Amino acid sequence: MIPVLAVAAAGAAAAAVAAGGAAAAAVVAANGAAPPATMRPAAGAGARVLGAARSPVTSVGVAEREFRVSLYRVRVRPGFVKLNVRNFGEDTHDLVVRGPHPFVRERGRIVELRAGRRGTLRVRLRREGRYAVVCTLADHEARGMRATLRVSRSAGR
Ligand SMILES: [Cu+2]
Repeated sequence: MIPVLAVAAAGAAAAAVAAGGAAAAAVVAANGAAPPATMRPAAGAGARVLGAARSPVTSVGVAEREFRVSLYRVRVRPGFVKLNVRNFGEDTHDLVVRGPHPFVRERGRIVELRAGRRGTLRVRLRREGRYAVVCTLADHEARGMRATLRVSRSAGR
């Protein structure tokens, strides 16, 4: 068993080198464990390999009401984020994710969520930074329906 593992590890390392990937990614693939922060490649192909290897989607609960947007989790790792939204208010609300700062680019939108309804919004937030989660109906954002979701590699789970 041990010789087989050693061969597999060497193979993974060779493949990573051949592909021009990061050596740290090969180490992680060989032992199958989460790496310490210092071993994680900062970006590029190695980072994508690691992202695929661990849970690729982070779920975040979102509650909307007049006039607040509440996030059950305010920091996530870069990658796919699934927003489970519920409208606890009496009015209709939408939900838009923009960013990262300065929030110009729209990442996803739930067009309309009537009172009591639930909705799901899947977005891919690859870049670290602050993203705005807002309701864009009428003057709701100005009245407080805005929250900040931080995307960080060091975010806790
Ligand atoms: Cu609203």
